[in-house]
Amino acid sequence: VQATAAAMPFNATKAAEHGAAQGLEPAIGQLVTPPSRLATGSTLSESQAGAKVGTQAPEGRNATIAPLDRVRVDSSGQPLTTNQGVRIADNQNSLKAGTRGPVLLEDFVLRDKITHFDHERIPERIVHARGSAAHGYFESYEALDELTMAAPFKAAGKRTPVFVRFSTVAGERGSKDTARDVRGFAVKFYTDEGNWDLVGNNIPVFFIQDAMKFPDLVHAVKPEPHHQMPQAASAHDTFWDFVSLMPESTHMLMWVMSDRAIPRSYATMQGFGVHSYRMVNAQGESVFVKFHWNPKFGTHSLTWDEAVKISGADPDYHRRDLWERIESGAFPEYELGVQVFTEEEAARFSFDILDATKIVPEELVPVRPIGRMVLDRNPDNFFAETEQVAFCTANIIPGLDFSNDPLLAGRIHSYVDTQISRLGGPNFHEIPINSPIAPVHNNQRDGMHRQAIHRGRVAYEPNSLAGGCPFQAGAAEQGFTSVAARLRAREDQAKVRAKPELFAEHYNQARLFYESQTPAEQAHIAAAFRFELSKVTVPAVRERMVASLRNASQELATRVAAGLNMPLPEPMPLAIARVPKPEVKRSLALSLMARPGDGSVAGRKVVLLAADGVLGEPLMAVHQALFEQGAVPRIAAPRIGPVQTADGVDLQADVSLENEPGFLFDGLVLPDGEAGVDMLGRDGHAFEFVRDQYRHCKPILALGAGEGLLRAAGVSASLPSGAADPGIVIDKDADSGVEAFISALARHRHFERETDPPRV
Ligand code: HDE
Repeated sequence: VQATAAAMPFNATKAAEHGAAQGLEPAIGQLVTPPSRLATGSTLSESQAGAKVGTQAPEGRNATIAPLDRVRVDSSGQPLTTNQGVRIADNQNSLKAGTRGPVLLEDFVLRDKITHFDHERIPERIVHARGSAAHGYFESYEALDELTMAAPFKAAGKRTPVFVRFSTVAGERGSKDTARDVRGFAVKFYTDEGNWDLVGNNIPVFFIQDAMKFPDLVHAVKPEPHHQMPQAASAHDTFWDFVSLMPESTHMLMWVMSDRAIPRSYATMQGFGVHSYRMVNAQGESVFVKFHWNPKFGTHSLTWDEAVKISGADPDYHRRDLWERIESGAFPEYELGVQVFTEEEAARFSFDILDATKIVPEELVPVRPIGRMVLDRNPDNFFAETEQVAFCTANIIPGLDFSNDPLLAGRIHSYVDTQISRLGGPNFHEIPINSPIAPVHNNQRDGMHRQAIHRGRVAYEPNSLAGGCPFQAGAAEQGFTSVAARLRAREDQAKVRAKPELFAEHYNQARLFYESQTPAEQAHIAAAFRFELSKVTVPAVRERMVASLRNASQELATRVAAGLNMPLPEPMPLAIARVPKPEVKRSLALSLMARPGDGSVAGRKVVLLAADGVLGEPLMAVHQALFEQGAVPRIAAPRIGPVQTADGVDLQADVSLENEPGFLFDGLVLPDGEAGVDMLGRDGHAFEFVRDQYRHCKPILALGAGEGLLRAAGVSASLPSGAADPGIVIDKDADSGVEAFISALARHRHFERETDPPRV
């Protein structure tokens, strides 16, 4: 390898890029397409693709692979060099005047290394700093010509590559994944007509109606400025002070206090575009749309106690889950749906479709499925891709357009603006993960870190010296044209700082959300308000919040007040004189239980307890059955490594009781074998496994003697009602329980056992 490397120039593609070696030199005025997967064994691209992690998808299937190839670096078989390509002979010692003498200023090897290191960090995102991302593709179900001419929807089966970043909002870059928070759900479509970014959240509404309030909201929720606490949490005075003074946030608060704000995984949460957008067809006709992403694996969440514990044991819980699902082939998948409605229909709704604190209930406008998205490839490098990706609501393509939502307008400005400082100048669209697959030609020039080398002397338009190029595209060439939307009333044409009247209605949909939940979900919302407000130290803030909640739900307000040991305050006065009558009073689609998913257990993690003296055979049979169903079984014992089974079966513990606590798993299996069960019964960790699984309403399978561990941990196999707990499967003969356990696992949680306070 050394010999070959020495014979080759360091950057073997360099010549090809200039065209000298490959005859790729572009003629003046000709379109330049980036060389894809150069046949010339490149050192800049992977020389050993198979050895690299994160390439689950077959090469070439995802069209972003080839353009990124140009900048991939694989150092296998390569000598160490400085940034100037000079080979380094000693990477251990700085250059000194004698072994004990001073380090010399001329040591360019040391300075090259340290200087770069000193500048490795870039500012984190002002919000959504903590995130994880993956590559994949979007596939359209059908041609949507009647609705839109947007490139991804041009034909049935058409695939468009995507890069998706999920995030929390309030926490810093290194903060825990399982904070109670909104999750970002940002999708970049690399379409053949330019990049389209659908920058959404896992909750379909927002706290505020106007971008003017965004900095206030973010200042209120971030750690308090005097002592910089708490990290990644809304349970503190300034957040609740602000939202209790902003009744428009009540609907969003219902969602954020629900289990939606503690998803089990990125693969088991919905995504929403939030704002009303427009779809435009080739005739220039437009309709309003709301975008929905629905996960194939169903909507599943954590319980609060579980989320708190996970944040200590594995702050990377969601990042790890996303990575492992993709590496193992249990690809996260989401169906894209749109709610389509006309301007005339919108005018008749009891709410304003420009108000981002309102949904359009699915009973009013059904969701039409239009395609699916599969995430099948992990990034090669976190910084280059996940950290440097820049999403922007302004990135839309012909066939799509904005609505007049004032929150959206602020976003169209904000994203590029913040990225100019975060990514160090105006040329971040050239960073490989951000650059479109569609060719880019304009007269913008120069700026920090410019990569493109523009040819010729013309950088203006109109021009004759370059034959008028690059030229404006007419409708036939898919030039972007904004919808000539009409302003409705005459008074709308005056400049005002004001809101439409319906924006003053704050509670109808907060009530709709609460009343559409199952009893268990309602109990979780009440408990979340109780927890968060109990962390508020100023009693007046708690009172104001409960006073506001009374307008949404008398029942919820009463529960929260009782939970805070306070009398029920008077309801907050309403901002609207005549409250419009809502069209829908209950929407089953708003409950997480409405989407159990495909019924599979793919990607669910199950822990099988073991210790010396357990029976290996029944445990391995369960292991095998789980594995065949796509679940991820793990054997946990007091120590990692070999377990001495009573029946001589070879058993290896993947994890130990201390390094992967029980609450990290979706299900628990207790082993058979008296001696082994005895040993586990003397280990407090094993009881924690049983109690946490029980408290978090997860399924437990007890094989034979393993049932003793349930009793010893104080866990009952019957519900508070006296009926048998369907989430606890007792398999006395250790041979028949696995099927019942797998279907209990597919149900995810067994809330019928839940009590407040918990029994165990
Ligand atoms: Fe964002 N938001 N946002 N936001 N947002 C950012 O852009 C902003 C809002 C969302 O994975 C920032 O590059 C304003 C709603 C996601 O990189 C910033 C307003 C929704 C992400 C910004 C909103 C979102 C961001 C910070 C109110 C759901 C992460 C860094 C007018 C529909 C994208 C950056 C990623 C990130 C501004 C409200 C979603 C500061 C001004 C509503 C998923 O530009």
